[in-house]
Amino acid sequence: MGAEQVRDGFVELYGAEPEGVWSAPGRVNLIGEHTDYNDGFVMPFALPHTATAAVARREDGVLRLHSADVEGGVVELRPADLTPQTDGNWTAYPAGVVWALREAGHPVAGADIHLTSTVPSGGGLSSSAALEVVVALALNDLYDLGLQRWQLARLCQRAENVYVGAPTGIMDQTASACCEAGHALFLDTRDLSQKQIPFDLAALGLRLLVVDTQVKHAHSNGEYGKRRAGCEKGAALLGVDALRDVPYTELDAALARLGDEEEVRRLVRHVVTEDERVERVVALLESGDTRAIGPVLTEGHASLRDDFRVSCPELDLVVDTALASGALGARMTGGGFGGSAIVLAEAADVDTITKAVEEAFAAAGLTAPRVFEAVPSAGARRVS
Ligand code: GAF
Repeated sequence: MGAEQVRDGFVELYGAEPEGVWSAPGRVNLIGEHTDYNDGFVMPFALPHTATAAVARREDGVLRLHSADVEGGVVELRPADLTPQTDGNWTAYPAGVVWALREAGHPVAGADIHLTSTVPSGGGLSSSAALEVVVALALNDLYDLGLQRWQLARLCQRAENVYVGAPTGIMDQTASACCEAGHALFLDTRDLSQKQIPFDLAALGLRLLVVDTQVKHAHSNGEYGKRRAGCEKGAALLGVDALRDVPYTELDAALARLGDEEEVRRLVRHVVTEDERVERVVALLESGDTRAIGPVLTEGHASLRDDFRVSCPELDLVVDTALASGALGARMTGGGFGGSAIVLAEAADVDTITKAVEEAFAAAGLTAPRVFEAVPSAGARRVS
């Protein structure tokens, strides 16, 4: 849905023009999974799929929310009464942002918001972060709050952690707020320092496919939190602030010190090797050796499957089938337990790989996956 349609939808609902229309994208993470809550490295890029919101301020202490994608009418709330973890619906994301802004002392009195999203929900492509960031950016502009992109990302993370109640890291919100078209974002999640890495696959005759397995994931269901707690336990046992502080060159010694903590050892091994993989991918891209990142992506998948244990049979099927059909590399992307995988391939092999994955799903009696090409796109912006 384009900006004009969202604007028209707002006028129809609220009987007045919005003050503007904003959009914020979903993301794919190229490499660096489950590293963000360990103060480590990530490398996402923005998808062309976005959440789009038409917004107008209200000064009367009322927040009205409406989504074109969800059954039901306008939801009316009072910003002053918002209370964390009392809302299990989609409205918790935009309301959580209003809550986080107000809690940080920003004078957001109220708003009328009408939104829609093309980011597949539950696909591991950051549909929630897109919703949060589009609302944060709109309110930042309209209330002239002067917050920078990374500050908006932090507030959106707080909305998700505290208001929604999902213990996620900072990657998705930063990706949605800060990515640039034609680039992947090399992000140090400890201090949020960033580097835009040119990532124009089409110019090299390459493609990156997203395969949404249609297996729905949910981060608040406990498994994500368990991995996070396990990583924190590992850091505590090793006497470091975060697993980011365990040098790759000292990994074996660190693992030996974990004694019979087998599960913690697997988590630590994933996080420390994954940070090293991000740095390797950055070095390869910067030296122009883009095809060579394929095997590094595949190594990352094996680590998430065997050590971190967040893959699932459908994601493994995508990866195995794509590799057997000529892909340069493949891995699950995002939190896991379902959602999407990415496949790096020569442009000429895309049809063969897509067909092979579709046939493998059909042969296994699974719901057909949704396959599309991911083009690194722009981050959040005002569109009208
Ligand atoms: C989810 C979370 F929201 C991110 O913060 C990150 O931890 C990711 O899973 C795993 O890398 O998308």
